[in-house]
Amino acid sequence: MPLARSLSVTSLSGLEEWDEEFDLEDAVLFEIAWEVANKVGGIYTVIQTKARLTAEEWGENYFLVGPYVESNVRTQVELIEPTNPVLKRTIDKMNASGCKVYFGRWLIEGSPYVVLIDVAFTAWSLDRWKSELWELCDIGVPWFDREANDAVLFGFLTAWLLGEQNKYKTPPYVVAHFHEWLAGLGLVLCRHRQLPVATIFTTHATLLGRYLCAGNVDFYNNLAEFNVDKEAGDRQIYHRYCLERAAAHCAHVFTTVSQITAIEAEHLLKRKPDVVTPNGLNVKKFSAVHEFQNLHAQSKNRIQEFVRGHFYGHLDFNLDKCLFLFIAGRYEFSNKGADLFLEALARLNYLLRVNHSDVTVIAFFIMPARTNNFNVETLKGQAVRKQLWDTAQTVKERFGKKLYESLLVGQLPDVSKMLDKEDFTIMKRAIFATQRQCQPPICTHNMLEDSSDPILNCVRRIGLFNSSADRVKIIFHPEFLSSTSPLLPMDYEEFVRGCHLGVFPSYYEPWGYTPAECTVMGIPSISTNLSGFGCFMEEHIADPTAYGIYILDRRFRGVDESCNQLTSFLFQFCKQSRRQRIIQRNRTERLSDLLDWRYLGRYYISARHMALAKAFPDTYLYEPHDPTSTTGFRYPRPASVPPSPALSRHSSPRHSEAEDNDEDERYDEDLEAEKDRVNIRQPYSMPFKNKLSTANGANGSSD
Ligand code: G6P
Ligand code: 1S3
Repeated sequence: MPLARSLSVTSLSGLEEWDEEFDLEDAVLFEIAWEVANKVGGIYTVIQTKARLTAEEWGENYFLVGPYVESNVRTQVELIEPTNPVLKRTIDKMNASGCKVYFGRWLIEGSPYVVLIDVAFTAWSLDRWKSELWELCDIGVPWFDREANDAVLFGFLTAWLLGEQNKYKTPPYVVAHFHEWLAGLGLVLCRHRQLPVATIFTTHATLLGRYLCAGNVDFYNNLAEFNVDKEAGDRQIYHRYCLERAAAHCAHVFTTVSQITAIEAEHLLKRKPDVVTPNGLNVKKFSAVHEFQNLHAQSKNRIQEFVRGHFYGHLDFNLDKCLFLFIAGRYEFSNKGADLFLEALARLNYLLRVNHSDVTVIAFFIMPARTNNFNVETLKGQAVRKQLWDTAQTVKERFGKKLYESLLVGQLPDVSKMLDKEDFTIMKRAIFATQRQCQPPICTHNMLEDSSDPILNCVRRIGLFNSSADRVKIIFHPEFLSSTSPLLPMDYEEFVRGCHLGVFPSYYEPWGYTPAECTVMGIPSISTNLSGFGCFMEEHIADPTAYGIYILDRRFRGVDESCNQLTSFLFQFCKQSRRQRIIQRNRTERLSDLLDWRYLGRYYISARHMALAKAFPDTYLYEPHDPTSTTGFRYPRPASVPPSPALSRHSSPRHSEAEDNDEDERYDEDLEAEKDRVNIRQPYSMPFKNKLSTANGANGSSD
């Protein structure tokens, strides 16, 4: 008899350890998504960051299934022979029948096995499968919808894989976890073919929700009122909507990433999710407690270098008093709240000006749009900066040589003769090169749709053109960051670390990885109570603002009021001293355990156990509970925040410069932090406890 494997999900911060007895020896897990080894958006992050924990739990019995994309495979996957004999037989059989299925190891943490299916290779079956789909459930997929066509191919191929695998019956218990509508058809087919597979469907957003929010609709107040079929039809996504809804209804277990999307799914997909599975991250721990602060300083220096070049000729502000704010993500102008952010920046600019603030804010917009490469003015800025640097080095060397020669003959140098005419000529030439007739550019690239671009049009309307008088400057980088960029050679993580505040005032955001990533790097952020992340943090932290988690109310306020609140958050942030920012970053980073998969992975585990128990009730038992609840402990207010700001040295915004620079005081805060860590060691009762049913003796755990 196989040994029962007991799971242990432990968080590093004292969040309660959770042991669960559940025998997985005889089970195998397939996790199926279009974003396996294929980065499109946030689902890639979910799967990639979770892989290590899931691989630890399932070992050799964990397989990710995704599409074969050659460019991705070349850089991310090591192709190997299938290790599992049953899977090898399955793949060989499919390949012998005209498919192209590959097996390999995805080169990420946890090195999970991947099964990659070349959907284009089987495109000859598309018409046949589409008509089968029509016969089966009256869903007609139009020829012009390429994504939906891929979804059909991927769905039939994954169902084929699972069906073939099941013929051999070893190991007997299969869990198939499908993510998002693009992978959902495989699930529908598994159920229709009555495969003995425990199925889970996770939606990371609803199609209709995303479309409705992008329009001019009061979405959250009308959730119950939408005529879903008509709305989907009006937007020409009825077939996609049907695929999504069918997957949600056919699944043994239906899950989504946040409470707010659970409500949305209940209304738009007409099924209440069984489990809410919040998204986690693979949190890196540094051996030195303040390493993340040092990394902030290093990355900030690199952003400052870029800014020196970008604003050449207009560097009339103090870079040491300059705050870097950013918004990043898929370019959905209003869904991601770029509209609100711009409006609030205009108001902030006014406030900083009338208050004669010496702070300058540079707001970066990192959202990919269609471009024709970097523009000349932006590249020139970096070239001019480099030239100034080279000139300074040349003069420094000449100066150093003269100084050296003077010392050699035992004389102190005559300072007035240290720089000669030639040095001055070189320097004057370099300074002349920094003259500029135009303002520093807003956009770093040549936009293909410049005149209709929503960010640029909004900037034109609010008139923030990077002029000297403006305290708020804007840089729009319409391409994801890369460490090989000639302009800003930093990858996203480095960039985030160097910024002061991430601003994500989304209207539609089922989870929102961007503020979560900020948190684990110790960078404060603004999110909203319409984002899964914002709601989750509100639920788990007594005073989120004290931890640098600003949550904007976009649910119960009008747009103008929300914009004022955002402006006020930004203005308060600008008034903080350096020391306050350091303390705030320490607190923010302390929340990272909460977002670690080592803690949040338990909801995925719960969903799998529930599915196994529903699909194989004779073998697995699942005790009823309310797994849609993600409530557990709450982080208390930081001990160092006194009830009234007037009593606080740390929290009140006014400090002298000397105090500002006294960075060592940040360690005081850490003593307080330790108290906080102890406080959160309160019992966290898992709402569920599963036990392998040994009643029929089939799979009991025994020695
Ligand atoms: C980190 C570094 C400090 C640096 C500070 C700057 O804490 O360890 O050496 O002074 O960042 O903070 P600021 O918020 O001004 O970028
Ligand atoms: C979705 O990606 P998005 O940016 O289109 O899935 C992500 C992962 O679950 C989620 O974080 C995000 O809110 C959704 O919107």
